[in-house]
Amino acid sequence: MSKIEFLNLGKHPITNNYLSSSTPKNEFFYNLKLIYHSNTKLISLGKFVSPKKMFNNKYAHRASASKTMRLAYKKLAKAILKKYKPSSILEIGSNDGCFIQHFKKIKNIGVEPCKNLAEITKKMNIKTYDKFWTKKLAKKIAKENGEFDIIYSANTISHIHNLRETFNAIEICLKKNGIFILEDPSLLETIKKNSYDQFYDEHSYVFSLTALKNLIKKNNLEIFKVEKLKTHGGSNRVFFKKKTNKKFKIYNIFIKYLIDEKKNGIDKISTYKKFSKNVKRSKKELLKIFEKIKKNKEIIIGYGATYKSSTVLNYCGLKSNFIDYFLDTTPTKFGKFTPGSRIPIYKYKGIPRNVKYAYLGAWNFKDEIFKKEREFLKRGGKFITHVPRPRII
Ligand code: DWN
Repeated sequence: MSKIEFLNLGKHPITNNYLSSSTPKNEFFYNLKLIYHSNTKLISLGKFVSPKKMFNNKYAHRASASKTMRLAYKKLAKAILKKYKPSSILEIGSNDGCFIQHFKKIKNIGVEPCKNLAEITKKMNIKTYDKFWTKKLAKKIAKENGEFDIIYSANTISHIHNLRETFNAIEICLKKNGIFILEDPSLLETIKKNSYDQFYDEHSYVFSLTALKNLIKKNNLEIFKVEKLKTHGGSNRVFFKKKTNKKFKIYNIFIKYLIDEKKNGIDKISTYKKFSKNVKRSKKELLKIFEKIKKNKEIIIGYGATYKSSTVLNYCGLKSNFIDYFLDTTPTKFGKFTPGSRIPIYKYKGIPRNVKYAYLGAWNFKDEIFKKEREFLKRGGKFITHVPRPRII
């Protein structure tokens, strides 16, 4: 059998569908199941949601919303310019321009199917194609602009269903000696941290290096370097080159990381069966924490109405009986309600003094948040998290 289901997380909404009312009509739900592909070792959702339902002109997430990401992209842009001295760069999934804006002195082009986001980069004078990444689009871009020295894509390739077409399209737009850099959450870190909220409608896949290596076997592409990042709960930055390009050698560190994945059973179904048990245990333990606090009639707020947290809220059945409201810094989320769980989201203006507990929806920015919330912590405020295990901090 090549596809094995190992976890059923129940009914889930579209994570980008921040609601205008707590009693919406006909909210869309799908069944969130996780699948192990025994031939490629890829981990995917059981059933994909239509891209047009998820990526539209009401897309809420802004990459610039966190200081951590603003700084990370600035630092990376500087490093790319210094090391590779590119004359052209293409970003697939350019969001609000947080990364591509740093390349104004060279040819910089974005691809962004969410039209409201594409408008932002167009206004920054960055040529942006407001289309989904396909072979057809890649041919058009290459014809109109030539091929690129660098193609970069963070938190986007894992969102595209057809990976064969995706990699073929990258080959079309990449120069002979060009580099494709992908950044996506790491499957190994997801398993280690039991961060099952990395799985939701948009994340069709959570990649291991093992699976990526297997997926590109038939392409003229190979991985030559990998960097481990702390961002988004632990990500892999993966560098690809054309097989015909002998300019870059394959770094030993990539081979070491592959061995490490094997040691941690990334290629075995038993690893995912264990993960599934841990997720079920995590739900029980998290609910116990919420129930205990709510017995004492304390207010619990949510900190960061992330897409990720939608998986936790809907899987664990956390609604406004457990979380009174969310605070978030993203203007497009203010006055809305979380999808499925229908908890109000308010503009962040600091944590109110009557709040003692805050559930960390944005646990991936824990360091940034703890620094910002020193006062809250000083006055005895506590954070609740489910990563790597449910606990009060
Ligand atoms: O891959 C994806 C990632 C990169 O972005 C997308 N599929 C969708 C989105 O997922 P997410 O919502 O889980 O991403 P973040 O970046 O973890 O979202 C952080 C949220 O928390 C933002 O809405 C901003 C908010 N926030 C806040 O209110 N106060 C964040 C910080 C750091 C804060 O101090």
